[in-house]
Amino acid sequence: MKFYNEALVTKALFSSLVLLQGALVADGHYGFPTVVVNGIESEWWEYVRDVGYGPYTGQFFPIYDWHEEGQVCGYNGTKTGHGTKTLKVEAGTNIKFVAYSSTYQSGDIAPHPYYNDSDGINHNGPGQAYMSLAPGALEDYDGSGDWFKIGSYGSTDGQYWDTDHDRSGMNFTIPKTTPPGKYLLRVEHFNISPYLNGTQQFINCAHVEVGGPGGGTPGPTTKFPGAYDIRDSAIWLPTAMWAPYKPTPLLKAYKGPGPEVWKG
Ligand SMILES: *[C@@H]1O[C@H](CO)[C@@H](O)[C@H](O)[C@H]1NC(C)=O
Ligand SMILES: *[C@@H]1O[C@H](CO)[C@@H](O)[C@H](O)[C@H]1NC(C)=O
Ligand SMILES: *[C@@H]1O[C@H](CO)[C@@H](O)[C@H](O)[C@H]1NC(C)=O
Ligand SMILES: *[C@@H]1O[C@H](CO)[C@@H](O)[C@H](O)[C@H]1NC(C)=O
Ligand SMILES: [Cu+2]
Repeated sequence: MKFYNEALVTKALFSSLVLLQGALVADGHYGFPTVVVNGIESEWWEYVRDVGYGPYTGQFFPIYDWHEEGQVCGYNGTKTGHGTKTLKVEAGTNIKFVAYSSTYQSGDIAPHPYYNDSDGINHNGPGQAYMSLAPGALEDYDGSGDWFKIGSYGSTDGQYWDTDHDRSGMNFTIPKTTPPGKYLLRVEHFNISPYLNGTQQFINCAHVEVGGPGGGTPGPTTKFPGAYDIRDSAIWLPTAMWAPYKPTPLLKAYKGPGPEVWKG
């Protein structure tokens, strides 16, 4: 079975719930190597920082630790800025991160067109996006500064996660009054677990140069790694079951971890 490669999960979570969850999804892991703006999709790793393998063998393997460097921009993502172009966008622009999947294969995932049958956000859970202004050259920026949140996907209907309805990715609008400058734009999606420290994190960062009038003061801010308390129920959902989720009031009230969304 596929899960046997998800060592850290199966280690602690060898249960029928995990097996049931696996039966609901096509493939295990995913990343966000491209962005779409105004209907045009980038190349893989054109505006998104390329990522490595961390302690695992493959590029889309999840991050399990809530305090490691990979939590900033994915494995090696604090260091791969020099291979990444910067996308120019006006404040107010909508940017979609497209989710591509891998099985549990090792190595780099070969760039390919979006396959509706196998690509997409292949696990169930919430997602968010953050931005952080580069203090100097964006290519050199390691993401150690302040991050503000620009969007959050939870469960609008209290039954399913919003990303269960459209697995092709997540889109976010850069707030209209965002101060002009060069930013890391960070996306995260969780394969949320009912077990403490069992959640998988899928994280990538794009390079964007924001134009426009500015005028806003982004906040509140947080830092990565380490933005989330491991006991925050928003990252392990202790009492929820798998889809359709119960109890639904809990899921409907779900609020992503970290600071409030800054609306600009
Ligand atoms: C990631 O970074 C480490 C340490 O700098 C390096 O050894 C490794 O080759 C890099 N690449 C991948 C694919 O992990
Ligand atoms: C959570 O899991 C990660 C990965 O197995 C481990 O490195 C970390 O120490 C764990 N944290 C806690 C608080 O158990
Ligand atoms: C893509 O796949 C999803 C899930 O299997 C399906 O609901 C949807 O209709 C498909 N869309 C297209 C354009 O084939
Ligand atoms: C953003 O995603 C939502 C939810 O999937 C979708 O309804 C909306 O059409 C998307 N907007 C854009 C501009 O892609
Ligand atoms: Cu997975």
